[in-house]
Amino acid sequence: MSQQSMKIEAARAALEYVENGMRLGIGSGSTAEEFVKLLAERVNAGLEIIGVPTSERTAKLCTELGVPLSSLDETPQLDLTIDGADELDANLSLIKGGGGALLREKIVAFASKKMIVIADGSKVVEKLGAFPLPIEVNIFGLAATKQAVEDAAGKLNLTGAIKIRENRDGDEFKTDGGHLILDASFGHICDPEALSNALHAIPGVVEHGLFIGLADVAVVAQENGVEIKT
Ligand code: ABF
Repeated sequence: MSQQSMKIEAARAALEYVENGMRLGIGSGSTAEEFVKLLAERVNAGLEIIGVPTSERTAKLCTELGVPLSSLDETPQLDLTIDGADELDANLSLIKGGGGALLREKIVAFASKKMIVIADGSKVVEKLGAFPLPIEVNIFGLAATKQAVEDAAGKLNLTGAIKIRENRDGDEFKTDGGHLILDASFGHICDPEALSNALHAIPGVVEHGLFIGLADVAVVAQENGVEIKT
């Protein structure tokens, strides 16, 4: 099975958790986009849900395909969020933000009673950190914030390049919220919670891509079928 087919199978299996009347957080990224396409088919066949998108890109796709949307201001409590991930471990701790939508993804997941992660098997890891950790930062004081991130990580024996994310044109990548992203290649993160706390203590850090204690279920598509992890 191709990676693309696995993404579709994970999305299809997650759709089983969606019930009529749900207020649904809708993730970002290519796996989440497969979910949106399948969700739209169900909506067009009569399923009634209201979605809250985690990015402008997801909002656009939902609108194009006829998935009704609300905002978190109009609908502050959600029943379920379904979203992708860059990495997930056995505790269902995640690295997210490779697509740059981590802040809205975390706000939406936090506002949800339940979060389901959808992924192909390549995202499952023993320890988080092979994927560079995205850290969303305010533009103001960028150099000082980058230095503070390096120092905080160093205290946890985490070293490695920290790069300011650029888009294809070589300009600084800006998130939907107008912030920048630092991609931190720390390697294996032995204590994600300690790193999370250390990063949250830095004023210029808006949010980071470690999602700890947010995911309730992972729907992972492997070559030989879909596995449900709780
Ligand atoms: C979002 O999309 C992100 O948090 C994560 O960075 C990315 C995963 O993308 P894909 O499904 O394309 O691998 O879920």
